[in-house]
Amino acid sequence: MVSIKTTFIGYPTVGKTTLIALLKGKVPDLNYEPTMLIDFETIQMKEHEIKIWDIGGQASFEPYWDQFVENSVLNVVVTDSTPQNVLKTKMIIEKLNKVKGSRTIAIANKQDIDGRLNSNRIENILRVPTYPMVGIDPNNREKLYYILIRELLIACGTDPNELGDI
Ligand SMILES: Nc1nc2c(ncn2[C@@H]2O[C@H](COP(=O)(O)OP(=O)(O)OP(=O)(O)O)[C@@H](O)[C@H]2O)c(=O)[nH]1
Ligand SMILES: [Mg+2]
Repeated sequence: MVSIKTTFIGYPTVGKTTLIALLKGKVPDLNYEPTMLIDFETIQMKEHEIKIWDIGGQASFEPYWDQFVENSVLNVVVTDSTPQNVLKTKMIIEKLNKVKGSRTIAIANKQDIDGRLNSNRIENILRVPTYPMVGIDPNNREKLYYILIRELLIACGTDPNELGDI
């Protein structure tokens, strides 16, 4: 079995834990429970195990982020799509861009809230592939799953057109 490390990283309340719960097919939790330091989840994909690191976003955990992203194949950076959060999130992406050997994408979450930027604008700011999302909508599970698988294939140097085999 091959284990592939993926991190979900971003500031507090942007929806990282919600998105991981969505991937696992769980009912979305509308109450905010901060992730204390880090949590782990796994997803099976054929002979591969995707090991997801759910990194706590609070300021007190930020000193550990560099360590947590070590040896990650894919970094999923989550923003809540507000202009203020997108600009802050760009700093995370700039740091991750300096880490060799991993791929970084962004999820423009909370596309249901007033004052959100659309994902094209966010992509122009963050300059990494950016996908719009509403993490509390269970109908988005498959969409998020395919984003993850496609991006993992790219990160591993495999042609994403092989998606048909999954
Ligand atoms: N309106 C809306 N709320 C969302 C969405 N995704 C998540 N939330 C809510 O946002 C809150 C925070 O979500 P979490 O997933 O716990 O946030 P987090 O990024 O894991 O936060 P930390 O663990 O502190 O880093 C919860 O109340 C969720 O229900 C979304 O797409 N739209
Ligand atoms: Mg969390």
